[in-house]
Parts: sequence; C-alpha cells; structure tokens
Amino acid sequence: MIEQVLEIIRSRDRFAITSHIRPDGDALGSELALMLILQAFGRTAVVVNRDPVPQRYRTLPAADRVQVDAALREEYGAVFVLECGSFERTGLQGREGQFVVNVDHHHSNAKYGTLNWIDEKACAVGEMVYRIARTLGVKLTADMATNIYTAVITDTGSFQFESTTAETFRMAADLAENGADVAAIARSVFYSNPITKVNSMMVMLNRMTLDCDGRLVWTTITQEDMRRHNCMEDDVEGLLNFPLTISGVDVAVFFRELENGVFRVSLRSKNSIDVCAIAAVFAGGGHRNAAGCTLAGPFETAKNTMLSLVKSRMNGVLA
Ligand SMILES: [Mn+2]
Repeated sequence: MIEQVLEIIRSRDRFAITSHIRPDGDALGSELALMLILQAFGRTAVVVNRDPVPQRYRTLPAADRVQVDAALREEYGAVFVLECGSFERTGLQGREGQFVVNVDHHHSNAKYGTLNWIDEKACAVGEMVYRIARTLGVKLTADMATNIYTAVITDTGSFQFESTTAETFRMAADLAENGADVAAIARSVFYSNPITKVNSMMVMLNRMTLDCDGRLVWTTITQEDMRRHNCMEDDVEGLLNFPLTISGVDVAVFFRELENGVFRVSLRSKNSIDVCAIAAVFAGGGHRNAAGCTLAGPFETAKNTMLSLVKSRMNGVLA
C-alpha cells in the first residue's frame, strides 16, 4: 500500500495535508513532518486544519505554518488525510473533486479515501510518515525528526503501550540520531500543562468512582465545572490515563459533558478488554485499549447505558 502512496507523491504536486478536529500529537507531528518531507522532495505542500494548534504543540517545527480554515479552497494534486477515522472528522468542507489519500492506523477507519493506506500495527501515523521519508529517500532533518518523535511518544504513551515494538525503538534511535531532542520534546509536551488542566484533573479525581470490585473506574466533568475553572477543551485531553494507573483497574471511563448536553465518552483499558468494540456500539472508534464515542444525555442515562455494556464485556472476558 505504501508503494501506491509513494507513486502519488512521485507523480503529482500541490499537496494539502489535514487531520482530525482538535488535533493531538500524532495528528500534528505527522502532518508537519509530511509537509516538510514533501517539500524536501521538491513538492509544494500545505497543512490545512479546522482547529488551531494547541498551545503545547506550538513549539513543533513549522507549527506556525498551519493554515486554519474550515474548507479546502482549491483543487489539490492530492489531499492527505492523516490519523483520521472519517473525512467528516476533519471538520473541512470542500472534499468534492479531491483525490484523497487516507493514511491511518485505526482499526475503525472508514476507508473513505480514493487511496487508503491503513496499518493497524503502526504505533502512530508518525511511524507511517517516517516510512514514507525513508522509502522516498528524503534525508531526515532535525525538524522532521522532532515532529515524528512527538507523534510517536504521544501515541505510544512514551513507549509504554502494546503498539511499541523493537521496530519502534529502532525508529526512535534513528530520529534521535537525526536531531530529535528527546528531553526538550518531553518538556514541551508533558511538562508544560496550564494550571487549568491540573484544575480539571482535580475535579475529575474528586468525581471518581470505583466499581466492579475495583476493576472499573469512571468519572465525569460537566460544563459547569469547566466554566468554574476556566477550562478549555484541550485541558480535559488525556486526563483519563491517571485513573487507569490505579492497581487492579482494568477499564477507565470518562464522561465529559459537551455544550449541547451530549456526553463525550472516553474509554481506556489495560488488558485484553477491547474498548474499541464497546465504542463502536455507539458509532465511535479508536484502538483496542483507547477509544471514544458520543452518547446523548441526560447524564444518568448515558452513564447507565455505557457502564452496563462495559460491565457485561468485562464479565465476558472473565468467563
Ligand atoms: Mn494516532
């Protein structure tokens, strides 16, 4: 599949690159690295995102070149959509007539592209972008390496998730050798939290409930909480990883109230419980150990619906 993607890069020009709304480290790191790789290969390339770059990723090389727009406003040689389960999740208008190259590592990807390169084994889309650079023969610069390394550490939980393989470390070594400053990247990604994020963490921990003899933990944050602590959307990203650190907990569930009274539900698991399959029941998706979906309120209804399904899946795994 990578061969067909390389063929598009070799035979076309004028590329746009995009990813999902509220981009994370893998989305941004992959987009910026691919832009720099295509440019080094002599192509014109732009990154167009519906949402601005979150504060913690503004230090990424070339992050200042991200164009924030709600639409693709010209016809491109091809539009790369990275790490995005469906075209709708880009939040962009203007897909009509575009040649879409869908590059992703999510099992739940809807294969909406003109060309689809889905590698569920890749630890991050950043790894797939790395392979593009290596097979195209583009020399890795420090800026490319920094972006790819950021994609990889954010998506592997700093090399802790099961997606991390010997190959991941070989790539990481290559990235460090080519100028990725691992300590500086960790500082800007993991040690630069705004106080509002830590405040939202306090609320989340206060609301935490243990269930199923300590195997399940769930918690919630309301719109009222977010207003009281001046929290932004970005401040509630990744919070759930902390409750998952509790010994004996297999599954963590986080209900976040959105402005329209709907609940965004994040699911994490530590073992063989497939939370992606649970999210898929509610038209969501993700990975086996990290997934999400959206449920209608009120809160009690959303909570009961989700937790009863989670518990039945957990019992299924035990049986
Ligand atoms: Mn990813």
